[in-house]
Amino acid sequence: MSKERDVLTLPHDELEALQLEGIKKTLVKCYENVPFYKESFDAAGFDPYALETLEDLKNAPFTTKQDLRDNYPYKMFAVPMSEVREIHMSSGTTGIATVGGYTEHDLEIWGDCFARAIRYANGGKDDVCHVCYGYGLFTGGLGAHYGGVSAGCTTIPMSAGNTERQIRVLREMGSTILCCTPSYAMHIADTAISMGLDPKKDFSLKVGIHGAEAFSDNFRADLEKKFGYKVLDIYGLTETMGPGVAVECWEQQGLHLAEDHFYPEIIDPETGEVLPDGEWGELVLTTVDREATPVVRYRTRDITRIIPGECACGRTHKRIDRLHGRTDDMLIIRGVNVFPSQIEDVMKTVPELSSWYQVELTTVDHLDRVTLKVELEQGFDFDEIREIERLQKEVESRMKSALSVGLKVKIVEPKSIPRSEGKVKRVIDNREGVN
Ligand code: DLL
Repeated sequence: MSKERDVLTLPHDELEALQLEGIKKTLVKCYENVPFYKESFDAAGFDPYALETLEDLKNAPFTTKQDLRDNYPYKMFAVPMSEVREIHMSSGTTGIATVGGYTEHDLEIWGDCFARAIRYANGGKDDVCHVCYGYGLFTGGLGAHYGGVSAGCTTIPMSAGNTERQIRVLREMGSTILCCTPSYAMHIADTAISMGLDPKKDFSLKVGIHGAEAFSDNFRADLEKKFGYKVLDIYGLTETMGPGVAVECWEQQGLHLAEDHFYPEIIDPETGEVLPDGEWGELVLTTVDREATPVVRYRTRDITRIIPGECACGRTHKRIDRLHGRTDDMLIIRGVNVFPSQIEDVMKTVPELSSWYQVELTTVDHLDRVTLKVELEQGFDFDEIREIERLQKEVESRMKSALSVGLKVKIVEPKSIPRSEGKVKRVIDNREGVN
Protein backbone atom coordinates (compact mmCIF):
# COMPACT_ATOMS: atom_id res chain seq x y z
CA MET A 1 0.00 0.00 0.00
CA SER A 2 1.45 3.39 -0.95
CA LYS A 3 2.17 6.13 1.57
CA GLU A 4 -0.52 8.26 -0.04
CA ARG A 5 -3.19 5.58 0.46
CA ASP A 6 -2.17 5.25 4.13
CA VAL A 7 -2.79 8.95 4.67
CA LEU A 8 -6.22 8.68 3.10
CA THR A 9 -7.37 6.07 5.60
CA LEU A 10 -5.67 7.39 8.76
CA PRO A 11 -7.91 7.29 11.83
CA HIS A 12 -9.33 10.79 12.18
CA ASP A 13 -7.66 11.57 15.49
CA GLU A 14 -4.26 10.88 13.91
CA LEU A 15 -5.17 13.11 11.00
CA GLU A 16 -6.10 15.86 13.46
CA ALA A 17 -2.77 15.47 15.26
CA LEU A 18 -1.03 15.89 11.92
CA GLN A 19 -3.13 18.99 11.13
CA LEU A 20 -2.42 20.54 14.52
CA GLU A 21 1.31 20.03 14.17
CA GLY A 22 1.32 21.50 10.64
CA ILE A 23 -0.89 24.47 11.50
CA LYS A 24 1.24 25.41 14.53
CA LYS A 25 4.22 25.71 12.20
CA THR A 26 2.16 27.53 9.57
CA LEU A 27 1.01 30.15 12.07
CA VAL A 28 4.54 30.87 13.25
CA LYS A 29 5.87 31.00 9.70
CA CYS A 30 3.11 33.39 8.66
CA TYR A 31 3.62 35.60 11.71
CA GLU A 32 7.38 35.80 11.32
CA ASN A 33 7.62 36.10 7.52
CA VAL A 34 4.49 37.84 6.28
CA PRO A 35 3.91 41.38 7.60
CA PHE A 36 0.20 41.14 6.81
CA TYR A 37 -0.23 38.23 9.25
CA LYS A 38 1.82 39.91 11.97
CA GLU A 39 -0.42 42.94 11.77
CA SER A 40 -3.66 41.03 11.57
CA PHE A 41 -2.80 38.58 14.42
CA ASP A 42 -1.62 41.43 16.63
CA ALA A 43 -4.71 43.51 15.89
CA ALA A 44 -6.95 40.55 16.84
CA GLY A 45 -4.88 39.76 19.96
CA PHE A 46 -4.18 36.28 18.57
CA ASP A 47 -1.01 34.58 19.78
CA PRO A 48 0.34 32.29 17.03
CA TYR A 49 2.72 30.57 19.48
CA ALA A 50 -0.04 29.47 21.84
CA LEU A 51 -2.26 27.23 19.71
CA GLU A 52 -3.13 24.14 21.75
CA THR A 53 -6.04 22.60 19.88
CA LEU A 54 -7.50 22.88 16.37
CA GLU A 55 -10.58 24.54 17.91
CA ASP A 56 -8.33 27.37 19.15
CA LEU A 57 -7.87 28.36 15.53
CA LYS A 58 -11.30 29.98 15.64
CA ASN A 59 -9.66 32.81 17.57
CA ALA A 60 -7.45 33.66 14.59
CA PRO A 61 -8.69 36.40 12.27
CA PHE A 62 -9.99 35.55 8.79
CA THR A 63 -8.08 36.24 5.58
CA THR A 64 -10.06 37.52 2.59
CA LYS A 65 -9.52 37.83 -1.13
CA GLN A 66 -9.18 41.58 -0.61
CA ASP A 67 -6.28 40.98 1.82
CA LEU A 68 -4.51 38.96 -0.88
CA ARG A 69 -5.17 41.66 -3.46
CA ASP A 70 -3.87 44.34 -1.13
CA ASN A 71 -0.63 42.39 -0.88
CA TYR A 72 -0.20 41.83 -4.62
CA PRO A 73 2.05 40.55 -6.02
CA TYR A 74 4.53 38.98 -3.54
CA LYS A 75 3.79 40.32 -0.08
CA MET A 76 1.93 37.17 1.05
CA PHE A 77 4.93 34.95 0.26
CA ALA A 78 6.37 33.22 3.33
CA VAL A 79 9.61 31.98 1.73
CA PRO A 80 12.41 33.77 -0.14
CA MET A 81 11.78 34.05 -3.87
CA SER A 82 14.75 31.80 -4.52
CA GLU A 83 12.61 28.92 -3.25
CA VAL A 84 9.61 29.70 -5.46
CA ARG A 85 9.37 27.54 -8.58
CA GLU A 86 6.04 28.59 -10.07
CA ILE A 87 3.25 31.10 -9.72
CA HIS A 88 -0.39 31.11 -10.74
CA MET A 89 -3.00 33.80 -10.62
CA SER A 90 -6.75 33.95 -10.37
CA SER A 91 -8.55 35.46 -13.32
CA GLY A 92 -9.17 38.70 -11.46
CA THR A 93 -12.23 39.76 -13.47
CA THR A 94 -13.12 42.35 -10.87
CA GLY A 95 -9.74 43.96 -10.40
CA ILE A 96 -6.30 42.94 -9.24
CA ALA A 97 -5.58 39.23 -9.44
CA THR A 98 -4.56 37.09 -6.48
CA VAL A 99 -1.27 35.23 -6.69
CA GLY A 100 -0.36 31.76 -5.49
CA GLY A 101 3.28 30.68 -5.20
CA TYR A 102 4.63 27.12 -5.16
CA THR A 103 7.89 25.69 -3.87
CA GLU A 104 9.02 22.27 -5.10
CA HIS A 105 7.26 20.71 -2.12
CA ASP A 106 4.03 22.63 -2.91
CA LEU A 107 4.11 21.41 -6.52
CA GLU A 108 4.58 17.83 -5.38
CA ILE A 109 1.60 18.06 -3.04
CA TRP A 110 -0.49 19.62 -5.78
CA GLY A 111 0.22 16.80 -8.23
CA ASP A 112 -0.49 14.25 -5.51
CA CYS A 113 -3.82 15.86 -4.54
CA PHE A 114 -5.05 15.94 -8.15
CA ALA A 115 -3.77 12.39 -8.66
CA ARG A 116 -6.13 11.26 -5.89
CA ALA A 117 -9.03 11.92 -8.30
CA ILE A 118 -7.37 9.66 -10.84
CA ARG A 119 -6.66 6.96 -8.27
CA TYR A 120 -10.23 7.19 -6.94
CA ALA A 121 -11.18 6.19 -10.50
CA ASN A 122 -8.67 3.33 -10.39
CA GLY A 123 -6.64 5.20 -12.97
CA GLY A 124 -2.89 4.93 -13.37
CA LYS A 125 -0.13 3.98 -15.76
CA ASP A 126 -2.44 2.29 -18.26
CA ASP A 127 -4.47 5.46 -18.70
CA VAL A 128 -4.30 8.31 -21.16
CA CYS A 129 -5.18 11.55 -19.39
CA HIS A 130 -6.47 14.23 -21.77
CA VAL A 131 -6.16 17.66 -20.15
CA CYS A 132 -8.19 20.44 -21.73
CA TYR A 133 -8.45 22.83 -18.84
CA GLY A 134 -6.64 25.98 -19.93
CA TYR A 135 -2.87 25.97 -19.37
CA GLY A 136 -1.34 29.21 -18.17
CA LEU A 137 -1.94 31.31 -15.10
CA PHE A 138 -5.23 29.46 -14.48
CA THR A 139 -4.50 26.52 -12.18
CA GLY A 140 -6.71 24.05 -14.10
CA GLY A 141 -4.33 23.00 -16.89
CA LEU A 142 -1.09 22.55 -14.98
CA GLY A 143 -2.84 21.18 -11.88
CA ALA A 144 -4.45 18.40 -13.91
CA HIS A 145 -1.19 17.90 -15.79
CA TYR A 146 0.83 17.39 -12.59
CA GLY A 147 -1.95 15.09 -11.37
CA GLY A 148 -1.81 12.97 -14.53
CA VAL A 149 1.96 12.68 -14.30
CA SER A 150 1.92 11.99 -10.55
CA ALA A 151 -0.66 9.19 -11.04
CA GLY A 152 1.58 7.68 -13.72
CA CYS A 153 -0.77 8.33 -16.66
CA THR A 154 0.28 9.22 -20.17
CA THR A 155 -0.70 12.87 -20.01
CA ILE A 156 -1.76 14.91 -23.05
CA PRO A 157 -1.43 18.68 -22.57
CA MET A 158 -4.21 19.81 -24.93
CA SER A 159 -5.26 23.01 -23.14
CA ALA A 160 -8.72 24.40 -24.01
CA GLY A 161 -10.05 25.29 -27.44
CA ASN A 162 -10.08 23.96 -30.99
CA THR A 163 -12.84 21.50 -30.18
CA GLU A 164 -12.62 19.49 -33.40
CA ARG A 165 -8.97 18.84 -32.71
CA GLN A 166 -9.83 17.77 -29.15
CA ILE A 167 -12.27 15.28 -30.66
CA ARG A 168 -9.70 13.94 -33.09
CA VAL A 169 -7.11 13.48 -30.35
CA LEU A 170 -9.63 11.89 -27.98
CA ARG A 171 -10.38 9.31 -30.65
CA GLU A 172 -6.93 8.74 -32.08
CA MET A 173 -4.98 8.64 -28.82
CA GLY A 174 -7.62 6.54 -27.05
CA SER A 175 -7.89 8.94 -24.09
CA THR A 176 -9.48 7.30 -21.05
CA ILE A 177 -9.61 10.26 -18.64
CA LEU A 178 -10.99 13.68 -19.56
CA CYS A 179 -10.05 16.71 -17.47
CA CYS A 180 -11.85 20.00 -18.23
CA THR A 181 -14.72 22.16 -17.00
CA PRO A 182 -18.10 20.39 -17.10
CA SER A 183 -19.44 22.96 -19.57
CA TYR A 184 -16.56 22.36 -21.95
CA ALA A 185 -17.05 18.59 -21.65
CA MET A 186 -20.68 19.08 -22.68
CA HIS A 187 -19.57 21.22 -25.61
CA ILE A 188 -17.15 18.51 -26.73
CA ALA A 189 -19.92 15.88 -26.52
CA ASP A 190 -22.43 18.02 -28.43
CA THR A 191 -19.88 18.92 -31.10
CA ALA A 192 -18.95 15.26 -31.54
CA ILE A 193 -22.63 14.35 -31.88
CA SER A 194 -23.15 17.07 -34.49
CA MET A 195 -20.19 15.61 -36.42
CA GLY A 196 -22.09 12.32 -36.58
CA LEU A 197 -20.08 10.61 -33.81
CA ASP A 198 -21.33 8.79 -30.75
CA PRO A 199 -19.05 9.82 -27.85
CA LYS A 200 -20.05 6.64 -26.01
CA LYS A 201 -18.78 4.39 -28.77
CA ASP A 202 -16.21 6.48 -30.60
CA PHE A 203 -14.25 7.55 -27.51
CA SER A 204 -12.69 5.30 -24.85
CA LEU A 205 -13.35 7.58 -21.89
CA LYS A 206 -14.04 5.94 -18.55
CA VAL A 207 -13.99 8.98 -16.30
CA GLY A 208 -14.33 12.77 -16.49
CA ILE A 209 -12.69 14.85 -13.76
CA HIS A 210 -14.64 18.06 -13.93
CA GLY A 211 -14.67 21.17 -11.78
CA ALA A 212 -13.82 24.89 -11.59
CA GLU A 213 -17.53 25.76 -11.80
CA ALA A 214 -20.76 24.52 -10.26
CA PHE A 215 -22.82 22.01 -12.23
CA SER A 216 -26.11 20.42 -11.29
CA ASP A 217 -26.78 16.71 -10.78
CA ASN A 218 -28.89 16.89 -13.92
CA PHE A 219 -25.99 18.31 -15.94
CA ARG A 220 -23.76 15.55 -14.59
CA ALA A 221 -26.32 12.86 -15.53
CA ASP A 222 -26.52 14.30 -19.07
CA LEU A 223 -22.74 14.19 -19.42
CA GLU A 224 -22.57 10.62 -18.12
CA LYS A 225 -25.25 9.56 -20.56
CA LYS A 226 -23.59 11.18 -23.55
CA PHE A 227 -20.05 9.93 -22.88
CA GLY A 228 -20.94 6.67 -21.12
CA TYR A 229 -18.35 7.48 -18.42
CA LYS A 230 -18.44 8.48 -14.78
CA VAL A 231 -18.03 12.10 -13.69
CA LEU A 232 -16.02 12.96 -10.59
CA ASP A 233 -16.32 16.48 -9.23
CA ILE A 234 -13.08 18.24 -8.31
CA TYR A 235 -12.82 21.44 -6.28
CA GLY A 236 -10.07 23.92 -5.67
CA LEU A 237 -9.10 27.55 -5.79
CA THR A 238 -5.97 29.48 -6.70
CA GLU A 239 -5.66 31.02 -3.25
CA THR A 240 -5.07 27.67 -1.53
CA MET A 241 -3.53 25.59 -4.34
CA GLY A 242 -5.76 24.97 -7.38
CA PRO A 243 -7.72 21.83 -8.31
CA GLY A 244 -7.42 18.93 -5.86
CA VAL A 245 -8.35 20.62 -2.58
CA ALA A 246 -11.33 18.25 -2.53
CA VAL A 247 -12.20 15.43 -4.87
CA GLU A 248 -15.09 13.02 -5.24
CA CYS A 249 -14.45 9.29 -4.93
CA TRP A 250 -16.23 6.58 -6.90
CA GLU A 251 -19.18 6.69 -4.47
CA GLN A 252 -20.12 10.18 -5.73
CA GLN A 253 -21.33 11.09 -2.23
CA GLY A 254 -19.44 14.31 -1.64
CA LEU A 255 -15.84 15.44 -2.17
CA HIS A 256 -13.09 14.19 0.17
CA LEU A 257 -11.17 17.22 1.35
CA ALA A 258 -7.40 16.64 1.38
CA GLU A 259 -7.30 16.98 5.17
CA ASP A 260 -3.61 16.22 5.38
CA HIS A 261 -3.05 19.57 3.61
CA PHE A 262 -6.13 21.70 4.39
CA TYR A 263 -8.08 22.29 7.58
CA PRO A 264 -11.73 23.14 6.88
CA GLU A 265 -14.25 25.15 8.88
CA ILE A 266 -17.80 25.99 7.89
CA ILE A 267 -18.93 29.40 9.11
CA ASP A 268 -22.07 31.47 9.09
CA PRO A 269 -21.13 34.04 6.42
CA GLU A 270 -22.96 36.80 8.27
CA THR A 271 -21.66 36.31 11.81
CA GLY A 272 -18.41 34.42 11.18
CA GLU A 273 -19.46 31.83 13.80
CA VAL A 274 -18.17 28.27 13.23
CA LEU A 275 -21.03 25.87 12.42
CA PRO A 276 -21.25 22.17 13.32
CA ASP A 277 -20.77 19.42 10.71
CA GLY A 278 -23.87 18.99 8.57
CA GLU A 279 -24.83 22.67 8.46
CA TRP A 280 -24.51 24.70 5.27
CA GLY A 281 -22.33 27.77 5.30
CA GLU A 282 -19.16 29.29 3.89
CA LEU A 283 -16.06 27.12 3.59
CA VAL A 284 -12.98 28.54 5.35
CA LEU A 285 -9.61 26.90 4.71
CA THR A 286 -6.26 26.93 6.50
CA THR A 287 -3.29 25.34 4.76
CA VAL A 288 -1.49 22.71 6.86
CA ASP A 289 1.86 22.55 5.06
CA ARG A 290 1.84 25.00 2.17
CA GLU A 291 5.25 26.64 2.00
CA ALA A 292 5.23 29.55 -0.47
CA THR A 293 1.79 31.08 0.11
CA PRO A 294 0.20 29.60 3.24
CA VAL A 295 -3.22 30.96 4.17
CA VAL A 296 -4.85 31.16 7.59
CA ARG A 297 -8.66 30.94 7.76
CA TYR A 298 -9.15 31.95 4.15
CA ARG A 299 -12.77 32.80 3.36
CA THR A 300 -13.52 31.01 0.12
CA ARG A 301 -17.05 32.48 -0.33
CA ASP A 302 -18.06 28.99 -1.45
CA ILE A 303 -21.15 27.53 0.13
CA THR A 304 -21.14 23.90 1.19
CA ARG A 305 -21.36 21.71 4.30
CA ILE A 306 -19.33 18.93 5.86
CA ILE A 307 -21.23 15.71 5.21
CA PRO A 308 -21.56 13.91 8.57
CA GLY A 309 -20.64 10.24 8.81
CA GLU A 310 -18.23 7.97 7.06
CA CYS A 311 -17.88 7.31 3.36
CA ALA A 312 -18.56 3.80 2.07
CA CYS A 313 -15.16 3.91 0.30
CA GLY A 314 -13.36 3.62 3.66
CA ARG A 315 -11.32 6.82 3.31
CA THR A 316 -11.38 8.88 6.46
CA HIS A 317 -10.97 12.40 5.07
CA LYS A 318 -14.07 14.51 5.64
CA ARG A 319 -16.33 15.16 2.69
CA ILE A 320 -17.72 18.52 1.61
CA ASP A 321 -20.99 18.58 -0.30
CA ARG A 322 -21.11 19.56 -3.96
CA LEU A 323 -21.04 23.33 -4.24
CA HIS A 324 -24.26 25.09 -4.98
CA GLY A 325 -22.98 28.60 -5.34
CA ARG A 326 -20.95 31.31 -3.74
CA THR A 327 -22.00 33.95 -1.27
CA ASP A 328 -21.06 36.41 -3.99
CA ASP A 329 -22.98 34.80 -6.86
CA MET A 330 -26.14 34.97 -4.93
CA LEU A 331 -28.37 37.30 -6.90
CA ILE A 332 -30.49 39.76 -5.03
CA ILE A 333 -33.45 40.32 -7.31
CA ARG A 334 -35.91 42.89 -6.07
CA GLY A 335 -34.72 42.08 -2.56
CA VAL A 336 -35.11 38.31 -2.91
CA ASN A 337 -32.03 36.07 -2.65
CA VAL A 338 -31.70 33.72 -5.61
CA PHE A 339 -28.92 31.23 -6.38
CA PRO A 340 -28.36 30.06 -9.96
CA SER A 341 -28.63 26.48 -8.62
CA GLN A 342 -32.28 27.14 -7.66
CA ILE A 343 -33.00 28.15 -11.25
CA GLU A 344 -31.35 24.92 -12.43
CA ASP A 345 -33.43 22.87 -10.01
CA VAL A 346 -36.62 24.22 -11.59
CA MET A 347 -35.27 23.74 -15.12
CA LYS A 348 -34.65 20.08 -14.51
CA THR A 349 -38.34 19.49 -13.76
CA VAL A 350 -39.13 20.36 -17.40
CA PRO A 351 -37.94 17.64 -19.81
CA GLU A 352 -38.16 19.90 -22.88
CA LEU A 353 -35.40 22.14 -21.46
CA SER A 354 -31.69 21.45 -21.85
CA SER A 355 -29.16 22.40 -19.15
CA TRP A 356 -27.88 25.45 -21.06
CA TYR A 357 -29.13 28.76 -19.79
CA GLN A 358 -28.16 32.34 -19.18
CA VAL A 359 -29.67 34.84 -16.79
CA GLU A 360 -29.65 38.47 -17.85
CA LEU A 361 -30.40 41.24 -15.38
CA THR A 362 -31.29 44.75 -16.45
CA THR A 363 -32.90 47.79 -14.89
CA VAL A 364 -36.20 48.99 -16.29
CA ASP A 365 -37.89 51.96 -14.61
CA HIS A 366 -35.52 51.55 -11.63
CA LEU A 367 -36.65 47.96 -11.16
CA ASP A 368 -34.71 44.75 -11.69
CA ARG A 369 -35.81 42.88 -14.79
CA VAL A 370 -34.65 39.29 -15.12
CA THR A 371 -34.68 37.33 -18.35
CA LEU A 372 -33.88 33.65 -18.29
CA LYS A 373 -32.80 32.36 -21.67
CA VAL A 374 -32.89 28.61 -21.79
CA GLU A 375 -32.25 26.27 -24.68
CA LEU A 376 -34.77 23.74 -25.85
CA GLU A 377 -33.49 20.17 -25.57
CA GLN A 378 -32.35 18.79 -28.91
CA GLY A 379 -35.04 16.65 -30.53
CA PHE A 380 -37.95 18.91 -29.49
CA ASP A 381 -39.53 20.99 -32.21
CA PHE A 382 -38.61 24.67 -31.99
CA ASP A 383 -40.97 25.66 -34.81
CA GLU A 384 -44.10 24.91 -32.83
CA ILE A 385 -44.54 28.56 -31.79
CA ARG A 386 -47.70 28.01 -29.83
CA GLU A 387 -46.17 25.12 -27.95
CA ILE A 388 -43.06 27.21 -27.11
CA GLU A 389 -45.22 30.03 -25.78
CA ARG A 390 -47.18 27.62 -23.61
CA LEU A 391 -43.92 26.15 -22.31
CA GLN A 392 -42.50 29.60 -21.52
CA LYS A 393 -45.57 30.44 -19.44
CA GLU A 394 -45.36 27.10 -17.67
CA VAL A 395 -41.67 27.62 -16.77
CA GLU A 396 -42.38 31.21 -15.64
CA SER A 397 -45.02 29.97 -13.26
CA ARG A 398 -42.79 27.22 -11.85
CA MET A 399 -39.95 29.73 -11.35
CA LYS A 400 -42.28 32.16 -9.61
CA SER A 401 -43.48 29.60 -7.12
CA ALA A 402 -39.99 28.21 -6.44
CA LEU A 403 -38.06 31.50 -6.24
CA SER A 404 -40.77 33.92 -5.05
CA VAL A 405 -39.73 36.32 -7.77
CA GLY A 406 -40.93 36.66 -11.36
CA LEU A 407 -38.58 35.98 -14.29
CA LYS A 408 -39.25 36.43 -17.98
CA VAL A 409 -38.51 33.11 -19.66
CA LYS A 410 -37.32 32.96 -23.23
CA ILE A 411 -36.88 29.52 -24.73
CA VAL A 412 -34.25 29.62 -27.45
CA GLU A 413 -33.02 27.21 -30.09
CA PRO A 414 -30.57 24.47 -29.17
CA LYS A 415 -26.93 25.65 -29.32
CA SER A 416 -27.79 29.37 -29.48
CA ILE A 417 -26.25 30.31 -26.12
CA PRO A 418 -22.48 30.90 -26.45
CA ARG A 419 -20.32 27.96 -25.34
CA SER A 420 -17.19 28.45 -23.30
CA GLU A 421 -13.88 26.63 -23.33
CA GLY A 422 -13.25 27.51 -19.70
CA LYS A 423 -15.67 28.59 -17.03
CA VAL A 424 -19.15 29.21 -18.34
CA LYS A 425 -20.76 32.63 -17.82
CA ARG A 426 -24.31 31.98 -16.60
CA VAL A 427 -25.20 35.41 -15.26
CA ILE A 428 -24.95 38.71 -17.11
CA ASP A 429 -25.67 41.56 -14.77
CA ASN A 430 -26.35 44.79 -16.65
CA ARG A 431 -28.30 46.44 -13.86
CA GLU A 432 -27.66 50.10 -13.16
CA GLY A 433 -25.36 50.67 -10.21
CA VAL A 434 -24.53 46.97 -9.70
CA ASN A 435 -21.11 46.66 -11.31
O1 DLL B 1 -11.20 27.06 -10.61
C1 DLL B 1 -9.39 25.74 -9.70
C2 DLL B 1 -9.92 24.52 -10.37
C3 DLL B 1 -9.46 24.21 -11.65
C4 DLL B 1 -10.81 23.69 -9.73
C5 DLL B 1 -9.93 23.05 -12.26
C6 DLL B 1 -11.25 22.54 -10.32
C7 DLL B 1 -10.80 22.21 -11.58
P1 DLL B 1 -10.09 29.60 -9.45
O2 DLL B 1 -10.09 30.04 -10.85
O3 DLL B 1 -9.29 30.33 -8.45
O4 DLL B 1 -9.60 28.10 -9.33
O5 DLL B 1 -11.60 29.59 -8.98
C8 DLL B 1 -11.96 29.09 -7.72
O6 DLL B 1 -14.07 28.29 -8.61
O7 DLL B 1 -13.79 29.35 -5.21
C9 DLL B 1 -15.33 28.07 -6.64
O8 DLL B 1 -16.19 29.18 -6.54
C10 DLL B 1 -15.22 27.65 -8.10
N1 DLL B 1 -15.06 26.20 -8.18
C11 DLL B 1 -13.91 25.51 -8.30
N2 DLL B 1 -14.17 24.17 -8.35
C12 DLL B 1 -15.52 24.04 -8.26
C13 DLL B 1 -16.42 22.93 -8.25
C14 DLL B 1 -10.18 27.01 -9.94
N3 DLL B 1 -15.99 21.67 -8.36
C15 DLL B 1 -13.45 29.10 -7.58
N4 DLL B 1 -17.74 23.19 -8.11
C16 DLL B 1 -13.91 28.46 -6.30
C17 DLL B 1 -18.20 24.46 -8.00
C18 DLL B 1 -16.08 25.33 -8.15
N5 DLL B 1 -17.40 25.54 -8.03
